[in-house]
Amino acid sequence: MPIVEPTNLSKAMPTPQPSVCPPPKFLKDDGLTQECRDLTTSLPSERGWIANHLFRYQGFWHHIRQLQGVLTCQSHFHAQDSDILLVTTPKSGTTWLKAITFALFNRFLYVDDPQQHPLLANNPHELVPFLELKLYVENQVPDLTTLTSPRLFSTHLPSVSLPTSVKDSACKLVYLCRNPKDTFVSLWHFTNKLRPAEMGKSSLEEAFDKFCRGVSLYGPFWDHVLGYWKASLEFPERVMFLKYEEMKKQPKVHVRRLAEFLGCPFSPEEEKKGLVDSILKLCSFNNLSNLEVNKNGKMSTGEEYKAFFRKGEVGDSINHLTNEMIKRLDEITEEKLHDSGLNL
Ligand code: PAP
Repeated sequence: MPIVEPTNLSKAMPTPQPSVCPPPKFLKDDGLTQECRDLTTSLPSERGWIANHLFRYQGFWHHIRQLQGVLTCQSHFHAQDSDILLVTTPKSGTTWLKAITFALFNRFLYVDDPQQHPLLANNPHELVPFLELKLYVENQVPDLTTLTSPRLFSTHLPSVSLPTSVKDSACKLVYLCRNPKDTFVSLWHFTNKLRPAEMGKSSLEEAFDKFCRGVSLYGPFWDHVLGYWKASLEFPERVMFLKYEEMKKQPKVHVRRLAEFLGCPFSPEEEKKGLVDSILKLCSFNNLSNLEVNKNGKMSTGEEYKAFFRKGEVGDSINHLTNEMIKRLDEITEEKLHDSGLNL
């Protein structure tokens, strides 16, 4: 065999081109309408946490891509009375709530063959899609009329921005909130994971200042929570208000409450079979975060599923925030919620 000298080899090989990696979809502004572009010119804007700017629309902050989803969803989503909407402010336990609710509704189908459960092969975000971030993203208008009822959707939309059809229908909303300190720390970690490498990480101090001023994804955090807290007091049969910390403390109690609220309570036989425990085990942080799909899979928009699983604990913020930061967040929370009857 002829020996190929390195010099000859380099002549024979094409010169390597610098690899240009296109940005992931979640960083692109595809599918924007002129209406959305025009709107942003009149909206207050600030530098965002990831790469793009945030715009304040109806009192809450959105990326332009997200804003397009909000506008399209507001114009085209037709809620049905039997719909169920899972609502959260980002990093409040959305993935967990989606998994639990999906498992509740699909327990009849999979109880005999747990190995075939869709949650073992699909990330919860695929099973319960976001309205504005998935279904109506990039100005798409999907046909959702063929979905079997009850249709399960999720959203981070603040209550003021919900499509009118949601307000006018009898559909049910489940709101899950989390204490602001852990939510902030979780959001800081998450957004840093999504930042393009060349931008480096955002500092805790910079992100903290934005969060306190309300400038965060779907923020102000407190206004988001308060909107749904008030709705849950006014319409308790339509809006259920849950807390991440309470779910962690007494998961069985809250899963049973959720099942009752959604009209699918556990029967005595199901209780005897230990179905509540099975659902909680299936949806536990340990189980979901160790599944192949969640370790190596990605959303169609490019976010890695593993970014949605970090620690899943209550109180981790103590390991990140200074005493001054804790004091400041506690003061804002006290000031914002003091006469609401809500404690976070
Ligand atoms: P999203 O709002 O962007 O969809 P979301 O699922 O609310 O994200 O946030 C992820 C947080 O929920 C993470 O919290 P941490 O950063 O404090 O760890 C994540 O670990 C936690 N989480 C994800 N899955 C579960 C689960 N099955 N049980 C409890 N917590 C979970």
